Amino acid sequence: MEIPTKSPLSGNTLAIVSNHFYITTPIYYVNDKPHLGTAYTMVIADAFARWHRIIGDEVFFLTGTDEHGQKIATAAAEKSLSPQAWVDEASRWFADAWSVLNISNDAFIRTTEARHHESVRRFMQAVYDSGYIYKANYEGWYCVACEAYYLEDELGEGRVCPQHKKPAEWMVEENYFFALSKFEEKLLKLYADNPDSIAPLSRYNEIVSQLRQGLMDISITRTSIDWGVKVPWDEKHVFYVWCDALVNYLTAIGYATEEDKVSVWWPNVHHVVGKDIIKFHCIWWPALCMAAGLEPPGHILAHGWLLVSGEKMSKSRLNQIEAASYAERVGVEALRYHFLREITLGADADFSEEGLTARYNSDLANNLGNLLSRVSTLVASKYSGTIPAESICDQGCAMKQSVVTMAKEAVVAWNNFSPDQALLITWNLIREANAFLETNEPWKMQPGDKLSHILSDALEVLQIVAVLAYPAIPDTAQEIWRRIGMDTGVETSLSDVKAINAVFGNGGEAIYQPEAYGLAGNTIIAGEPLFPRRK
Ligand code: ME8
Repeated sequence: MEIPTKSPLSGNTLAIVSNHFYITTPIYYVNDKPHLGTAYTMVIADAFARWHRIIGDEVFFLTGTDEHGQKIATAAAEKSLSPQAWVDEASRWFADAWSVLNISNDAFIRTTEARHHESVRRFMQAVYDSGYIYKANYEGWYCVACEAYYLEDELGEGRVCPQHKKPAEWMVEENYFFALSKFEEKLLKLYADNPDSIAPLSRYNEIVSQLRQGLMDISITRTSIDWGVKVPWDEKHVFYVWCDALVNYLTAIGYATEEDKVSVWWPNVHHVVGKDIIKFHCIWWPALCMAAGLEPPGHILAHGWLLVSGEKMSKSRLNQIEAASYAERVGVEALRYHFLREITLGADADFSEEGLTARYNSDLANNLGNLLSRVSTLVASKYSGTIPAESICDQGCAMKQSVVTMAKEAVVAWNNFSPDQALLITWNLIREANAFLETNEPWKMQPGDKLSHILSDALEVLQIVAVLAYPAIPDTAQEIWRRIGMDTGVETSLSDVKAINAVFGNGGEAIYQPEAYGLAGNTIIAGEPLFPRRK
């Protein structure tokens, strides 16, 4: 596979050739309100979607809800509601929570939509027609919360599910099976040829080692429930919820409705998932795609778990923190920033409000807040609020060199799906700019070449920071953009390659051409502190 050629910002080691960027999250079971764990997935995917929009890619960002299966039918019955009435209500909780978290998804799919039923039936019929599906009896231990069978030795004492700590049930069913075992070699070859297709490397290794241990065929239909998509060749059966759910990624790009659109987005997709569901995404899903005559998905990004005192936060435990009301209380931007800056993608992380507040105070209130307020105050007091034209840059200006280097490193980090690194570097840039002001003490200077030069440098840093921080804290980035007198949207202002080139530079020089920025002559807008300090 090839390195992309499109963007001067490249540095991307991934095999994404086109400038179409398709990113997905898991679709969530609607058995309870979204908690911070699911919000974490959403914020990661949102940041990447926003980054790719800002560098000019055409983005399709998909999320949604997984509304079939035993678990949902049981949740509805407990509330004395029909499954449909229940999912209509519960699905809205997710859409509403994501809007509170400022998630910029382009589409929200629900598996109960007619187009999705059509898509699953068509997809699975293709798998059936290619001879990979057969009928047999299935007996085994089944965890309803996982919607998955377990081997006896995978269960804990009392035959409890290792994930949900609830007893598994013995199930006997006549099922259709998918011949997953026939895909062992194909999948091993796929991953040998595409080592970047699963990130991080630890998950890649885990999947390869599972493949080497051998695959068993999987049961893909149920007769015990009817809340699902009917099997087209035998309508007594409904599809097992995972086969139904995975196909959402194709439904949303027109698999059953606008087939010519599918190849625009497929297979260059980025599936952001929690590490709990990589088997389904890295083994089942590519095998099913191949069996249906499609390319397997291009990239699976597995993040770790959000923990509370060392335990996974989850719907089936009492440790969950409801996402939307919590975000409203601690601040959406603070929460988004904390998730992305604090947690290395792939690692588990204990979530605590003390950690969030500490980051908020040091990074947002102090570093970023200080830089903006210092620069704004200086422009207001020394130049009556109008940004002065920049004088010619002296050779060897230390801050300018490091700005170029750091901005490029942050770009590479975003391109390489490393938000914590991108933000670490961006905040180093902010620290550097604050230190630069402290060293030069512009507040003691009179207007003139030196002062205008220093202020222009600091303003340029703010402008670059607005772009680099935008995926994490979009509203704040836009507010900085506005306060330095830009009347465009921070997101759209960079969406052509020429503009990106001008800001981040190819050789580094273009970064300081004032006309590329259009800052000189802008009026600085005064305002409240971006992030008041917290106790
Ligand atoms: O698995 N930390 O849905 P689900 C981090 N419907 N992420 C967490 C988390 C935690 N503590 N808890 C949940 C399903 N998540 C299926 C998916 S996709 C075709 C079908 C996130 O509601 C994480 O992304 O159980 C995990 O993979 C997902 O929620 C599981 O959500």
